[in-house]
Amino acid sequence: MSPFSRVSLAALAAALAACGGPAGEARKTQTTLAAAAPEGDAAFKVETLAEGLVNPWSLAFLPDGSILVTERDGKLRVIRDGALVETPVAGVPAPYVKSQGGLFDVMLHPDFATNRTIFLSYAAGAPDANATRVISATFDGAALTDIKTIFETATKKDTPVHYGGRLALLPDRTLLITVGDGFNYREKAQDLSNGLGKIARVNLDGSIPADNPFAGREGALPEIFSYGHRNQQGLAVDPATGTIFATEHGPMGGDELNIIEAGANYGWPIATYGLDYSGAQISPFTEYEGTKQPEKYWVPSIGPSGLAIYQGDLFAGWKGDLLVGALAKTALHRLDVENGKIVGEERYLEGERIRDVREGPDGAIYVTTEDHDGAPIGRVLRLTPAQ
Ligand SMILES: [Ca+2]
Repeated sequence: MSPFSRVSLAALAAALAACGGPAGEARKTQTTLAAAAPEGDAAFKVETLAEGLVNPWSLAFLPDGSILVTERDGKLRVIRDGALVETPVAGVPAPYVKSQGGLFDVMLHPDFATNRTIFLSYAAGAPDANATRVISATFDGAALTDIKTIFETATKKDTPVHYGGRLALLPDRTLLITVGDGFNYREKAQDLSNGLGKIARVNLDGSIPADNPFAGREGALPEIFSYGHRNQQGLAVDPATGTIFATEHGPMGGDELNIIEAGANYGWPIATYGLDYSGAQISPFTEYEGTKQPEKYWVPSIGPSGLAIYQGDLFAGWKGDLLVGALAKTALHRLDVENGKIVGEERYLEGERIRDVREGPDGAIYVTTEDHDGAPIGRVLRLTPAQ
């Protein structure tokens, strides 16, 4: 048995706590940080667009002004005319709902205005064999039809955690999909014949682009775009530059913001700034030849979730800045980016467990918030400048 394989249930519980479970340590640190940045929330006027949601995981903005919201327990909801439509969208396939598993991301097809196609990612399968899956479907305003599986992780796992599940569209109209390491299989993040711990790239019909970095390499999965990942919960592409950013949960410490490049190795678990939940060293290396360093890392962990690159004018001076939700150290982070470099970091909405952050077509910032224990108190908030 490799030193990386089976972990105890206690370690798994600790992992979940670090991802935002009801851990005493996270709560304590949160209090300290809240005291350190009392002025943050003054930047925002906060409107609640929807509440009573179960772990609202992601948002997508429709051309008619309504908003799609996923709930991790498997429902796709619509906010229309400023109110949550009571009946969930019909026809959503039932995900595998357990622990971190469930319905994840929602994204519109770039031609949605004419083809009404959306993409959903979710945990699919059974306790002993589940995987991250992506479907396309036609949305008529109330129901999904014409459902097609366009991606499923090549490797099944028997853990209900570390799915990745974020989607992002590249300028060439290919789709990036984050896939986590499944927690018990971290060494597989370095194995190109295995689907875990990767970012995959597929065409919108599910076929594999011929120019993927490992296409044609014997023993490698052709869908792999990058590897050496742990659990990437944020993914965004800068429309101005095409730069791909991803946030990734480290173990105890070592959460990362990475710039993703085709074929690159992001190091996990050879190189990490984090420790195992037992306090033991996972690797003696924080840097390792042939692996890419993060642009930024957080020790202790913040539990980075959804990621957006602000492009609007509503928040003066924020264009190009990165907005990072935080689950464990509950807050919204803004990374101030100047000339491609991170030059500062601010925290807002202290105490809110942020699952996703998006910029709306109106330039406002939209976040989803959730509880630690799956209670239906999740909300969708719209943030505009206080002045
Ligand atoms: Ca890394």
